Amino acid sequence: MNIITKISVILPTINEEKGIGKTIDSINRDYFKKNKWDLEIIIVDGDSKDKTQTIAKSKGAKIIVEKRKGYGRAYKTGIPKATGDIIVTGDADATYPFERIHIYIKQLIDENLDFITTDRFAELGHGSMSVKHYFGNTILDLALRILYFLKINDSQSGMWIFRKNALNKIQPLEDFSNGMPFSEEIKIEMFKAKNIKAKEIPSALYAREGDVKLESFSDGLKNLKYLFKKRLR
Ligand SMILES: Nc1nc2c(ncn2[C@@H]2O[C@H](COP(=O)(O)OP(=O)(O)O)[C@@H](O)[C@H]2O)c(=O)[nH]1
Ligand SMILES: [Mg+2]
Repeated sequence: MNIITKISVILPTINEEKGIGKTIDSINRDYFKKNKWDLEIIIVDGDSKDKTQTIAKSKGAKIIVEKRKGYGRAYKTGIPKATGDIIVTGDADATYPFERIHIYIKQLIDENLDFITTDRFAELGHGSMSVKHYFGNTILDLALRILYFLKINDSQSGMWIFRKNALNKIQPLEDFSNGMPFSEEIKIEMFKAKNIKAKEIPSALYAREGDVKLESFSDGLKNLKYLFKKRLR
């Protein structure tokens, strides 16, 4: 018997009117119903000036407004408000395969895992990652290997599937980065914790809808510095 029934999907958003609808619509709600999984969708919105909030609301999502800047800040505010036993994350720009999350959730349950991160490099869609991004990712993945002895193919993937109670076994959420390093930091914390079963699984990345919100070069560099700083802490 499957005792876990509530899933929270959390999406950070800032002016994602082009991608938010497609992202939410791609979730296989029929599968959720069939399995009696409750679905809660939350957007943590950085006060978008476009139709992001209206579209999300029309598709049944809860809106949390977080005006403080940052990708990590959005998750730090949104995650504690999620009521599900299992949390699924990802960008709201239609790049992540939300149509597969039911498969990933089932794998988490069947294999009794606590944390799954998805490897986008397994299936890179046409135009989904620029050469610059690809190169930056490779450096960050290497830094993770050297500094933390962690073999993760895709340290920057933003799609994770995890049990909310795993958060009790790692550093407090408020200690995480407010920026882009949040993504690799949650992997470091989950993979390094002794009593957490974490796994990286093959996934996919599609080309983006709407404009990118992060500065790839300066954010990448900040990210690398953060990895060193955290290691020396
Ligand atoms: N709430 C909030 N969301 C953000 C912020 N910065 C980025 N996002 C969202 O976080 C996700 C990742 O940003 P994105 O531009 O796709 O970065 P990339 O995938 O690394 O190129 C997207 O869904 C953005 O809308 C922010 O400061 N606040
Ligand atoms: Mg993105």
